[in-house]
Amino acid sequence: MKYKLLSVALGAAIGFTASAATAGTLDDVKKKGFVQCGVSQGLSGFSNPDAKGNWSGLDVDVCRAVAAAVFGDDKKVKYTPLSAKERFTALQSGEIDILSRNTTWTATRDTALGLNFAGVNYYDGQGFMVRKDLGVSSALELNGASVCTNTGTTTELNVADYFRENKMKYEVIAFEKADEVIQAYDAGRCDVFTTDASGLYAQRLKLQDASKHIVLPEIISKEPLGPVVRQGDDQWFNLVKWTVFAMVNAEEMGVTSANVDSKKAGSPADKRLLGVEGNFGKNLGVGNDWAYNIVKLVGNYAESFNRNVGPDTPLGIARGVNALWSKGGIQYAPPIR
Ligand SMILES: N[C@@H](CCC(=O)N[C@@H](CS)C(=O)NCC(=O)O)C(=O)O
Repeated sequence: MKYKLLSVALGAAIGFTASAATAGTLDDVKKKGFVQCGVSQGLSGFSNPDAKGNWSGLDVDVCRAVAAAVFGDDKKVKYTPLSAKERFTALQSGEIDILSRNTTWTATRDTALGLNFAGVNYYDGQGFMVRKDLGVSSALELNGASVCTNTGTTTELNVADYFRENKMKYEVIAFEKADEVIQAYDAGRCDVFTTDASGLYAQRLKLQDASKHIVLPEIISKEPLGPVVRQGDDQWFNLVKWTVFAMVNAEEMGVTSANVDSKKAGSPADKRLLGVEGNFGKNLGVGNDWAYNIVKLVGNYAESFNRNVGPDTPLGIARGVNALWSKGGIQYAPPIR
């Protein structure tokens, strides 16, 4: 660990983007006994602490699932709340093992930042919210608007593109913390609140009177959100990647936290997923019951989606594009064989 930090410090000192790209995260994690997971500073449904400091959400479930795969215990996770601006440095420096925090997979982040995206646990896109009394029904009517947003996000970049492309003027008011953004918008300091649509669903819960606001119909970008690891550690990358795939495969196969025990005697594919046949866990550096533990302790992708952000939660998000490929969406996982 000391070496990693030193190499990052040296890298920063001589002016290149250093990555603490050392192999062995899985061994480090096993040794220390927990997964250090970078999350948001509180985004309902995705990564949010309760009054007792217990974290939950769709992104938190990825951390729990990785811990379930490694330790057979989804509680062996420690959480580091990070702003958008801080998140990549925390991962590069080795302060966290995984970043699982509504983070968009982009070319720059996946290459120049020395990071690897391990999958997509939520396909999203950027939207706009305005006060109804602004009298606007399309984002194309926002010429001259002031726009509240977060620093260090794709959101900022997309706004710049969108307004330029449509020859509209705008003024950005950016904050580091998500709550500062929503509070400023709610206080009337800007006309528009823009972020990923998931963030609009989550943050509208914090408005004094949500019925006074509308979400405009335009979705102006692609925001594939997923967990991120450092480059240079294929073993850890594989584990996080296949953890996400296991949850999607379990949904597709109808394997749930409720029936996972009986499914051990199910189809050949069920047996492979649940470690009754094959060495799929061993090949990842963990026990063959890795996916059994994920599904038993965290659930399949549908269970996680519905529990955290689905129609019966305060966010009330439909599966939409996040439905399985076999049900009209684009969630698709390669097979375990
Ligand atoms: N997906 C975008 C935006 C992510 C982002 O950080 N959005 C803000 C606004 S919703 C946020 O989640 N903030 C939560 C926080 O800072 O705790 C990205 O990766 O750049």
